[in-house]
Amino acid sequence: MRLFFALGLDEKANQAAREQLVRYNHHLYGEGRAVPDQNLHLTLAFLGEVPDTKLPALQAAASNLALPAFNLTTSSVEVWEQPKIACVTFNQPPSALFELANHLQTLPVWPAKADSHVFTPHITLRRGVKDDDALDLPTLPAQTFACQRFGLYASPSSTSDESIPRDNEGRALYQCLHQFSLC
Ligand code: 2AM
Repeated sequence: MRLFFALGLDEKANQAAREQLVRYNHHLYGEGRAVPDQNLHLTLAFLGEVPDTKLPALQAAASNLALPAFNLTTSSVEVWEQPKIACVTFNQPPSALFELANHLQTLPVWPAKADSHVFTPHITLRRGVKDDDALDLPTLPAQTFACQRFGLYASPSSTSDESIPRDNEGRALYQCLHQFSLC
């Protein structure tokens, strides 16, 4: 299974902020493919292909972390030419976010892939965006997310797999396998 840890940003307290982000994404006009609403997330650690047999130990290790909850306030929407995405960035992300990501990237049971990007907190809104002239980017009003939990997610290894969940436009959806509480 292709796995990653992420902030789902779907706590009840985040409903309004998340809806605003979804509306913003629906109104982006130009190049690229929008990330499905249900897939919006902040990746903490990308693990790559992990054997199913490792799942219980991975879940136990993440459950034992006991790290603090934190708030995240959005800053702007940017185009990153590598890896060609439009994404939301954050204003002074708290050290608790970096601490959480660092722990999840270095779990002895399955460390993050060595070729993982350097951790720069972001929420991908659109993929396949070559440069910022290709997209009309209105200002995103600042929104604060209360991060009280994170999840372990499965991403389809092959988009042609017929058994994977999809949205009503046929786009593959991530599956949350487990949620973990922050303190
Ligand atoms: P993203 O965080 O920029 O959106 C599932 O594929 C998630 O893991 C996606 O959110 C994706 O990018 C991230 N991801 C995919 N491949 C990655 C890699 N090699 N290193 C780090 N993150 C990756």
